[in-house]
Amino acid sequence: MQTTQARHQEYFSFLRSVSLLRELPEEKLAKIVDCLEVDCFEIGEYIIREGEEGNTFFIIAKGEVIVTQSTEGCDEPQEIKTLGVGDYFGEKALISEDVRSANIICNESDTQCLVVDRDNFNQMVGTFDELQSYLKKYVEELSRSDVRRNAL
Ligand code: WNU
Repeated sequence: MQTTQARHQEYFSFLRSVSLLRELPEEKLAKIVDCLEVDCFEIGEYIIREGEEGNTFFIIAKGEVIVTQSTEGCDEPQEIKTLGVGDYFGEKALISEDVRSANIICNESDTQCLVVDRDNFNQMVGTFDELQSYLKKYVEELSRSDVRRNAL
């Protein structure tokens, strides 16, 4: 059996490899590891549904997801991208204080996500200015690309 300490070390070094968190001070990263939850998903499962309220941020530790979105003139939500290990999602609802703006669907069996709740996300982001401005800019860019593709 894996010890708590080994698990901590494993997630710590994984999170260090996530580009978004590379510059985060050691004690902040350690704190995130302490309050992480790990969630597993199967192919076709909705991790996030467009229009629902959301209070969590996800980092993919294993597997793959697809991002889909309802767009004008299409009956079915359109696939807009795939995300894999080290990618993250769910930041937009937290930052813009809005409902979920796209669907996130599991695309590989036994996909694992590290889940951070709103309070811990705010602590992680809010106390680190570079991260905050980076994510804010990114989220504004997402809103612009939503408009370009006529998202509903
Ligand atoms: C997109 N438009 C919208 C992605 C993940 C992280 C970053 C892109 Cl920094 P949410 C649904 C989530 C949303 C985003 C993610 O889907 N998403 C997009 C788009 O073009 N959302 N509106 N591309 S992948 C991605 C950049 O994380 O957050 O909480 O839930 O609205």
